Amino acid sequence: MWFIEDWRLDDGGRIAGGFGNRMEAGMSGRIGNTVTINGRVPGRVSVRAGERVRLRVVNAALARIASLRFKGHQPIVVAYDGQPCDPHPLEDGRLLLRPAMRADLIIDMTGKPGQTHRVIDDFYKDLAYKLVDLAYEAGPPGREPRPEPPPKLSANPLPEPDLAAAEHHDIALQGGMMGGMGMMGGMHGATWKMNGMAMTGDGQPDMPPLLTVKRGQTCVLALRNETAWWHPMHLHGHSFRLIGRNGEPNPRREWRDTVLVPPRESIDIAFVADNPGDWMFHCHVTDHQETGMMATIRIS
Ligand SMILES: [Cu+2]
Repeated sequence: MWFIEDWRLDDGGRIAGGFGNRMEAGMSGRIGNTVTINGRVPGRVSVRAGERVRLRVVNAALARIASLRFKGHQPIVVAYDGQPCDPHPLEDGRLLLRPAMRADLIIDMTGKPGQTHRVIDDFYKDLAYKLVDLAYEAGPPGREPRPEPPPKLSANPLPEPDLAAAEHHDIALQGGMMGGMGMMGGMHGATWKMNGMAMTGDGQPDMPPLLTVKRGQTCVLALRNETAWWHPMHLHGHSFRLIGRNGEPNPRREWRDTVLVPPRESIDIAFVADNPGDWMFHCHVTDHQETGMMATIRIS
């Protein structure tokens, strides 16, 4: 497993101050200058030619979005957010990994003994960097690479959304800084809003829910990002199917519990509200969540 974190360190290697910066919170959130895997700045990961590795990647950063490219390899995605999916190669050759996201990859180590292959992250324009090297051990391969594709994992028991009977809700993601032109929202101390509502800080339990849904009901949520920034939206208590992007159906319809909504784009998700209670629905960029992009969905 690769547990990816991102830290802002000062010259002495200490965690830099300046948390809760409003300007930063209105933009991308606090992004660090040091990325670690499993708590260490990684140099190399040792692999053996011919082996098939199942790798779970977790983005545990506050705000950093990663786009991982495995040079010389063709990873196959077999699960997102702990839910199996139809095995498929990386979209556009890269694993887009938003905060809170997990992905399970099968990687066939098709390189030769002694070779080194880079894994890079090139999400932020002009700020690509090497995350880690896959370093092949010298000596004979452990085995021949497997010709057969990885099998599909068996599905978890999740209730299937009944789209014909679904209720539809639009959720507009609003606010933030606009290319340095100031706040779009900005009132009442909130930087971000959903449908004009903003829960901030550690939350306000007496605030009315964003939505109230009857238990057992299928819900389709159309998430419309009206802002200039990326938002990884996370729903508690449920997994949902990602059914559409910008009005086009998503043929894979994979299950997730966090979905990245790019600037000015829209994402449709569907789930059965089978878990009663007040559930948080929020952006997983912590600075965005704490400054307004947070709400509850009540299932009763
Ligand atoms: Cu956000």
